[in-house]
Amino acid sequence: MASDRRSFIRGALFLAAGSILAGYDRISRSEWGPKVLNGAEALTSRVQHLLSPDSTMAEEFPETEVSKVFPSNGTSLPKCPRYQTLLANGFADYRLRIDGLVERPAELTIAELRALGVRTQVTRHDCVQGWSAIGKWEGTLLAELLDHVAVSQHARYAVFHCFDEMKPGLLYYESLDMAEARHPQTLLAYALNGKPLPVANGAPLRLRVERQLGYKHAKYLSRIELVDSLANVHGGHGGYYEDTEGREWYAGI
Ligand SMILES: Nc1nc2c(c(=O)[nH]1)N[C@H]1C(S)=C(S)[C@@H](COP(=O)(O)O)O[C@H]1N2
Ligand SMILES: [Mo]
Repeated sequence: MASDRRSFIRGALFLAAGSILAGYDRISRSEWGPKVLNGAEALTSRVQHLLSPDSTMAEEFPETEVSKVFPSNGTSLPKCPRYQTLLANGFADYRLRIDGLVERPAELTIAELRALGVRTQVTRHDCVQGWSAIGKWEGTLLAELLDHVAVSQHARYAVFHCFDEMKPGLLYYESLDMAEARHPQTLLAYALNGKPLPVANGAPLRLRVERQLGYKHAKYLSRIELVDSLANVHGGHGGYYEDTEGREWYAGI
């Protein structure tokens, strides 16, 4: 009896979620303003979290499934002098900065990140522009870094700042909530298919957030900033494509 009621409630929730998601689709294709999109987006994110609990894992593949070529999309070589100088020196001087709502802001080398723990995963990358590829990623769990710097309990989002300029003065950026940031497949990756991360794929360090679409996987990371709101991050929608093209912030696959 109780379990009947539970499955009925689950069914009803699923149907409600479906119509909300379908509604979101219509809204995002219509000419409604960003305000409507914002509300719908928050709802979509909440519903998706209900449907896919935070423990859901993205599919992992055997190494034999790795794609022969892993394409590059978006920026393939940041032009700014800061990046060019690091590249010229084989990234020996690279440090990832992590600050904002953390107790111990830090600047870490790739070796220091490695010392926090290394994880390997073979996953499929899906880009909204219509291609997919399977790659073997090696990196450090973002969760390990967050523990290392002691994130404040007021932090709600991790914002990823990149080296590459998309428009004059506007560098690529993305963000995750704390559940996604601490997910057991969310990596700061420094190797692809057994080799140091190629420049075209985000060297020396990029994000992997395997349950979401390609544009969430920020390449060329320079800094991670912990914040309590996305309102003051550029356009307020939490990412370059979210702000400039109205793409969804929670880009669940
Ligand atoms: N810094 C930065 N990160 C980025 C992009 C970008 O242009 N700059 N493009 C995004 C998009 S749309 C995709 S599909 C993936 C592409 O990753 P790849 O070049 O390794 O295939 O990176 C994402 N992260
Ligand atoms: Mo993409």
